[in-house]
Amino acid sequence: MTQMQFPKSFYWGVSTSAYQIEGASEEDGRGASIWDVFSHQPGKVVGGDTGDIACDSYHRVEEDLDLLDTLGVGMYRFSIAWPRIIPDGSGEINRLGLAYYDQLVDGLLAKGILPLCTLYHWDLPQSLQEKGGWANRQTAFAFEHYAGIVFEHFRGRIMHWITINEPWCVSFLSYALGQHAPGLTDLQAALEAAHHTLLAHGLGVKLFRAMNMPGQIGIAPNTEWFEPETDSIDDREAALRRNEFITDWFIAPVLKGIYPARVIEKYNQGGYTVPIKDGDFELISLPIDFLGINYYTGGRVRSTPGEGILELQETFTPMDKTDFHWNIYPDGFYHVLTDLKEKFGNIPIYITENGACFIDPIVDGQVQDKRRIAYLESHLDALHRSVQAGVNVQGYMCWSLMDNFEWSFGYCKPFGLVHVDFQTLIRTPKASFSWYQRVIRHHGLE
Ligand code: GCO
Repeated sequence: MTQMQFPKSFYWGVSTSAYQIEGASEEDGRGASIWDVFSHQPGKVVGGDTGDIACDSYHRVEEDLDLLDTLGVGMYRFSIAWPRIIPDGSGEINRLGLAYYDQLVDGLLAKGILPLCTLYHWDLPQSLQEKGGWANRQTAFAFEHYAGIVFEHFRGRIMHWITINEPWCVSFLSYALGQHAPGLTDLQAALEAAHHTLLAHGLGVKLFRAMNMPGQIGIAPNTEWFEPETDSIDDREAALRRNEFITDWFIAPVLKGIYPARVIEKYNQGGYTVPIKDGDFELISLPIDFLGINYYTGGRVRSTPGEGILELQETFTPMDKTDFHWNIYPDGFYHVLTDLKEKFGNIPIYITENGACFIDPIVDGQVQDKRRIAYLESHLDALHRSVQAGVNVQGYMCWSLMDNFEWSFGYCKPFGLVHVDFQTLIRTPKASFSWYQRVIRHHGLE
């Protein structure tokens, strides 16, 4: 790999989320979330795993802060668990929940690490799910209330905020494909959930400005990149639809105040509608300070009339895969970023997630995760090319600091720079941890 230098002002960091690492699911007044309920249902998570204990970060804050310090990151992306702060979603505030994040945030600041806080990373209070969850418009207003409490409490301490993580997963994966909590298979409900997560985002931004909060706010949508299988017009259209289905569906409303035409047309043809009310787009498209980009994979598609609502099929792509069976496609990362710039202008971008699942054994206290290092190098190379092409990238957060609860795959799909033994909870930095230390120290690859 050739030398590559990022600007000295570039932020290097790592990402985690509350339910995936904290554990302590019933402690200090935390309410139940949809993931507690879902993961305890037989058959929903591989191996019957749950986040009850996870990495036990709730009790190991100091140890995890030391790992971040040793790694040398300038920024740490984590999420706040809504049911720790408001156990029933919209009622009483739980001070002990706030105290946990005080310890984390103050610990980060004491070490000179900037907190990048996600308000919602999928752990909806279960009591809100019982009223329809994200398919209920009121959930967006409950989110606004929760956001206001957290903003005020951390005013001036947290300067970088993300409203919603991966709204595509919150809605389509969870309400139409049934793979994540609450596990529904109802496309109309998914379209409603998708719209309401965007509405929640807009209400959060509006409140942030109204409260004169210092700092910056954005959203972190999923992105993927798909190429057409052939050069035919139909395949090219299918690839555009595939990209709009995941990526543009959430970015176009925020940055342009519209849903992508090709995909909404297919939904409408299928008899599905988006519950847009007057004024929604004004809220959803309020100016944000940065866009968070989560990128892992992509592939190829061909047009397949009659196949599902979108009339396309993903095709076999002879690319190397991670141990999650996702294509390793660094050029897709470059395309996502340059395409965004072309379509939506040069908004500041933080890469809020990028990383890979590889299963490597721990041998004599070491994990030689060479394939993870190769994945990360190739993606940093693509990122660097996009910066050279003028994309306004401000920082890069690797997913993830440590192996953790990988949602419906439980603990069998590790993404960490640090190995976690889920029996003993012992943390062991992998070879990729030392590699990333050097990247951070040298602002890139030497
Ligand atoms: C995501 C999730 C992470 C996952 C990671 C790997 O935002 O998809 O934020 O929680 O663990 O993406 O699948």
